[in-house]
Amino acid sequence: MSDFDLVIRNGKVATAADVFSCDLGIVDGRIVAMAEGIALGASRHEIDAAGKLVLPGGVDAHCHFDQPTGDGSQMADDFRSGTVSAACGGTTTVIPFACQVKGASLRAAVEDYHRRAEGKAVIDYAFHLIVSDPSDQVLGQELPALIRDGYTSFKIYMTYDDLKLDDRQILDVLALARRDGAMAMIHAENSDCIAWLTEKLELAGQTAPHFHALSRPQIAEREATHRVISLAELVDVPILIVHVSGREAIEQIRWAQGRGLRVYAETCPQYLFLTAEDLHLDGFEGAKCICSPPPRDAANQEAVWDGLENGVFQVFSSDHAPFRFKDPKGKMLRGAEAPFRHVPNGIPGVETRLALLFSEGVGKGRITLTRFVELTSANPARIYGLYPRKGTIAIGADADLAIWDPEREVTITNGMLHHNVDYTPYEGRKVKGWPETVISRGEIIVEGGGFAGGAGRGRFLKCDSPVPARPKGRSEE
Ligand code: DUC
Ligand code: ZN
Ligand code: ZN
Repeated sequence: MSDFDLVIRNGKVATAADVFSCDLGIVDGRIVAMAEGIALGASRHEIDAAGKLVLPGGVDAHCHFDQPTGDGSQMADDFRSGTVSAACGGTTTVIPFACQVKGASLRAAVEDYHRRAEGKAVIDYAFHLIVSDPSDQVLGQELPALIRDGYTSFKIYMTYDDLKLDDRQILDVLALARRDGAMAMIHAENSDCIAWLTEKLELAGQTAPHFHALSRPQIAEREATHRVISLAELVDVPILIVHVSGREAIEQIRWAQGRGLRVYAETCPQYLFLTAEDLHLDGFEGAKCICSPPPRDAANQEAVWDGLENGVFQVFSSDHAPFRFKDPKGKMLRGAEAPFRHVPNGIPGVETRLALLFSEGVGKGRITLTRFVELTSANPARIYGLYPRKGTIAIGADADLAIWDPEREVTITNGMLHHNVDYTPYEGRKVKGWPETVISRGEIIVEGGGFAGGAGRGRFLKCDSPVPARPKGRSEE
């Protein structure tokens, strides 16, 4: 009888802490041995990872699959295509959003979202909640019960009429996060500034896609970032600001961190690899890159790189929000000349997230390999209560692994990707480094550039109350 189900030999293992050479032994989907040389023949299945990196599978803590939208648009990826695409890019855990509709039950949104995921997801998944209506019922019963049930993070919006909360409501939900040990994620943009600017632009006939960026300037992001930091300080609760786009918001976050506040931050590939110029493409093409906050400019890209290197950011997510371009349910919902206000927000990127950051970050010497693992896998797992089951390579951890070829050169094209979107904003971009084999709970699910796993094999993950969500002075670790 074999000692192991699978042995991975000769690879260079990287975690958020160290890079070292060792073999890994896997039984029942978990890592049970890490040794300099596991005896030959000890396993039924072997992978020779010589010359390759063995990384914890990516944890993409911000992506949207099959999320109901309310405006007639439809996300292109359901849990099957979305998670296949994630897996093919080296990600083995995703955390999309169960979104409450204003006036409706949050629990019902979660139940609906489970129906969308079950039998379709091919990698493991947890849910964040989106709280759009903190009614007495939600604050008094539904949200505390959901947090106890393993949904220990929620997003709130400071913009979008159908989602946004006012300051008083934000204080209420932050106080609940503090009491019940949940991580609050914030979309920080000033709604009134955006509405005011949008109206002015529309009156002047300035409605082409690139005016989207002008309608959502950094001032609007900076103001909301500062405001929510102040609200969180008042309540004494950690928060995480999602999809931070550039210098102005970064300065607020740095300032807060310098004051000793537990303010965490996430950024995404679009703020490193796109600029507002990408919304300026001919005709309606710029709509492909409409997302919020919008991409900024080259100087802001550098500020985001600095923040990734110097520790302002803890998390690097895709914010995969997939809408097809040539599609009446996608970017062309209101036609091929629609004012930017009516274009669904979001860009795809769940499959390209890791390769882009690895190539330009690790490959160009901007961040270390351990920092790469921290930003893309370990920290999101820690911050959302999944660590050390996910996010690391350790005895007892799930055998979720990306065997990474650091030398492989790839030109990204939409044709090679596995999402259901008809474009990638990164078309033609060259990267060095790509996942060769991807393993989820000990099962090889990606091989030779294609998905090789079972249909619907992903499992729902209940999240622990995250240690980083503990208020100052209450931390026992
Ligand atoms: N916020 C997101 O988090 N994703 C897509 C669009 C948005 O505004
Ligand atoms: Zn958002
Ligand atoms: Zn998002």
